[in-house]
Amino acid sequence: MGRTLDNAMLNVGLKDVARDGLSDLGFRVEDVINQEHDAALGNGGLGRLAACFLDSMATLNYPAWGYGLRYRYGIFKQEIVNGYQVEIPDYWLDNNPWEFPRHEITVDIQFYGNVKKYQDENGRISHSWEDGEIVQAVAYDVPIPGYGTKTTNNLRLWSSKASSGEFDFQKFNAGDYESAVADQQRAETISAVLYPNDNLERGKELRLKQQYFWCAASLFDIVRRFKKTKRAWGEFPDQIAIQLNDTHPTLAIVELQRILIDKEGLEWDEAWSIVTKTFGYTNHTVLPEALEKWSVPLMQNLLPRHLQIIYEINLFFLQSVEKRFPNDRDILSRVSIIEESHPKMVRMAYLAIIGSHKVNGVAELHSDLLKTTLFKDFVKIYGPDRFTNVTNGITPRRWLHQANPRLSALIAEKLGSYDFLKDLTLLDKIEAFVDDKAFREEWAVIKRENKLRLAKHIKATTGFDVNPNALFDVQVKRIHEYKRQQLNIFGVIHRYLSIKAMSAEEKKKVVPRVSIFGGKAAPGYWMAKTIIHLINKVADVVNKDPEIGDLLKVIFIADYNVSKAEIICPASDISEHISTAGTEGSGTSNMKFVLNGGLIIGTCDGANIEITREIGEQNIFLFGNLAEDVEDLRHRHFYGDFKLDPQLERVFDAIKDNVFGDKADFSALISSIEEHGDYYLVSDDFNSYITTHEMVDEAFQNQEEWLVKSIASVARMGFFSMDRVTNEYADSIWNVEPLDVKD
Ligand code: Z57
Repeated sequence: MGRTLDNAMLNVGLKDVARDGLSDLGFRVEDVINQEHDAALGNGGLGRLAACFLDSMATLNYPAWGYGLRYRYGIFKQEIVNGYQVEIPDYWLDNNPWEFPRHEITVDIQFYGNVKKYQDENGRISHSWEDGEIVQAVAYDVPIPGYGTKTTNNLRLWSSKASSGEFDFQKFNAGDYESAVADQQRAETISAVLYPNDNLERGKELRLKQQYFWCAASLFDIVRRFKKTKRAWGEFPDQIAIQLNDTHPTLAIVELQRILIDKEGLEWDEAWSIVTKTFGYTNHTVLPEALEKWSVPLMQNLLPRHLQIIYEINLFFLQSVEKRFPNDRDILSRVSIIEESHPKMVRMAYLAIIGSHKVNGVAELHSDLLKTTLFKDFVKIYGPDRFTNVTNGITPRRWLHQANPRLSALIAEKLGSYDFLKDLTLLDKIEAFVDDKAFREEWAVIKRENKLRLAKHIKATTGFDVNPNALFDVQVKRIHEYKRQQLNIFGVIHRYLSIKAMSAEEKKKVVPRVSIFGGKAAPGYWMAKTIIHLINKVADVVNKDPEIGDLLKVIFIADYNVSKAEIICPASDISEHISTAGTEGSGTSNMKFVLNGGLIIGTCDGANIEITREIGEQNIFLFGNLAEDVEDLRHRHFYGDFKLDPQLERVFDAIKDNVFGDKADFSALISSIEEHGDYYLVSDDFNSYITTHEMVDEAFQNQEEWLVKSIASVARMGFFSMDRVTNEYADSIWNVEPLDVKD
């Protein structure tokens, strides 16, 4: 979520009041804002997208709730020590004024135990999940104010606590103090810490516990509220829509089915029809290592009744598939929820598809890839209508108005109001001013001030001076091989070596650059950590090289998070969105940078493609191989039909000459490309990448043209408002309309 204060003041329209009041007390509102700790309850784009949803749903007056876990420790704080990432626990709950504990709202959550089968006088069979251990979920509510509306929605976060049942007291009274305390600690462990992987699943039991704890508490809450209305169960899907943000809450499907059949006594078919009408599933990635699979033995032990229900869902599903495709023997094993491996695994994405009425991807290319690759069989089974696309967006309140107040004010001055913050398509009216020299100058001044602000931050945190007139080239996002920060840093090394080889005369023509990196590596992701190490080593060498001076600086900004993004996005000239084609679901920082007047260099991947369509190809620097060619290229690498790009070879030679410290530190990075198939196609795209960067340099030298591109791009970004996204989900998936809210 990032910080709340500034956003809340802007949304409820009290920032000026607060500024005046604080000033009377001798404080500056900015200083107060900067005291707040980020709420860092997610890893990357997935969590921040949910935060944008909340802002947008409240702003548009949708009656919506968010559900999540109240982690005691959010994503770790990153420090860089001798060029290496060091992780520090992020304890953020001291003095958090934004949560309201609801100690009276608790739900008992069960784990382990076993299933008993009963038969009544009429021969009717029922199941009951018994024994096991109980953990309590306690609700903490976080208000989500909409912008320019009276609506404030609720984000309910669950905290785990030992249940104060008789059991514990018995232990306690029997003098078993130690084990009573241990029980308590085990219970509290469930919401203790966020797993710090983005786009990677590791199948740990505690993670499954977190997922079930979250789903069971949230569903109990939803069902309790529905039951108060005394409506018939058949009306449940008319009253309630539940959107699964990736597969992490897929157990909610199983839990609702369990409640309906085991607790409420509905027949299987009636219950299942309610379930599938209620859920929608959003897929955010095609990366195989990110797709959740839970081991059957693990689930059998932790959630025995749920596993039974999953088998039952699978049985009915496979029976229907068999009926439809009697001559296709392989399809059953391909689409089965259970993978017949050792151990057997539950494929959560398949369960999510089967239990939902709509499945969507997050950008056009991504949604197309889902239909033609990952979920191909399911398109055959359910038809194409179950699968759809809703391209991601961002909230303009935080990502324009809050992060870049001066640009927002300039736009408001030209358009006559701040209405564009509620209807971002109104931005198109600023295109009429591109030829207005004074306007362009004001636009340039704002970018410069934003760059100065970032330069100050860089000086304060790294000690390096950067020239605000240089081209600021930014790549900030989670560190991952598929996002290819290695391509970027190899490109930087190429630039460094090229400048070193220049005559004094040639150097005069070089466009000064600051290459800025930021992002966290998952603590166990060794290759990602190696990339961070290389970036920092290159920075050490380049920034101190007297032959280079201001022509090139390399900066790694430690601890990239939402509040840093709010400083960085408005300060970029060009940002990098350079994933191997077909690997990035959407990307959302690409939108944040363009909305703040930065240009981008990117591959034909994720939402870059639709950004190009909206802003025009003359306003974006695209490069690299296309998604459709990736498979073939990988194949060629595999069969040795591959020649390392010669410019990249020169970069590798420098690394191997220990120019950036001990070459052994980076050997894995090089061998993954030279010897192990270059899975992310760094070498294949290298030439295209560096020549495109030469075009960036050239374009930057014509500042007037650059400004035209910048202004035209911002003017055409209306499509990427989160409000468009929310309305699309509301219309095509949730079937819900906004409520009238009286001012
Ligand atoms: C995550 O941050 C995303 C997808 C995942 O499956 C997981 Br796990 C974490 C990201 C995608 O990588 C981005 O491309 C996308 O923009 C974002 O989710 C929001 O859809």
